[in-house]
Amino acid sequence: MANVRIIELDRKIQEENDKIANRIREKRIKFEIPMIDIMGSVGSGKTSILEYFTQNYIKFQNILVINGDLATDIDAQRIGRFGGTCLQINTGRGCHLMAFQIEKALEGINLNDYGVIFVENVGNLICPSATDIGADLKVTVTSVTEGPYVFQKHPITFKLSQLAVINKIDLARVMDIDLSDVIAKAYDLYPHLEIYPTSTKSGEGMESFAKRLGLKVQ
Ligand SMILES: Nc1nc2c(ncn2[C@@H]2O[C@H](COP(=O)(O)OP(=O)(O)OP(=O)(O)O)[C@@H](O)[C@H]2O)c(=O)[nH]1
Ligand SMILES: [Mg+2]
Repeated sequence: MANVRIIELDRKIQEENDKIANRIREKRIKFEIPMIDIMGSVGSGKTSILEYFTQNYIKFQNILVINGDLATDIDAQRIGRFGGTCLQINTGRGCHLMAFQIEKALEGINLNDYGVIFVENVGNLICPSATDIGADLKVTVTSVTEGPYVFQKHPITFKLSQLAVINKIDLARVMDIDLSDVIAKAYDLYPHLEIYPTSTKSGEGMESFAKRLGLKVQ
């Protein structure tokens, strides 16, 4: 008889993570503060969107941002220029944020001081989607420079997201992207998904996306 043992490491890590995520959620409910997990490829425009929100809407509510990157505090510095509070987490080799990192970042933060929390997850389209970090919404940011097949090629990510952004629509023509065709195919695959085409450069689509996230825009 072979000596076979199944090591359920992943399940245990996941269970522990989900416990912490629920703790974060309970705390947020007490303070009535929403939290949005912004995921997406490297360079799709996650930080640019958060810069836009902070620059334009911080006067209507205070914004707390938690940035996840393998290294550097570049994104937190970029967003922090416009006010609010930015907390940078460096994950080293970790390809996504985990709930314990969010809980640690929130230690010592008075949630009464903020109207909304944004988390910019580590840039990639694969890892962050399956991990609960205690947010209300998971949003995946794609961009037209990633080509027309992102929605087909990343089923798990879009199944586990409630919203998707197609950013950089100002570049659609030069990238040879038929935006309405990309959106129609995405809705066919993921009928539950709400899709927002945006450009942080022209501002197109930004206000309706912000409103959908519950931001006060005036
Ligand atoms: N043309 C155009 N460029 C954009 C738009 N949004 C962002 N960019 C540019 O895209 C590049 C990457 O944007 P970031 O906001 O840093 O992307 P990110 O998703 O935060 O990237 P990582 O944090 O590295 O994963 C920058 O040079 C931005 O100026 C847009 O709507 N249109
Ligand atoms: Mg970024």
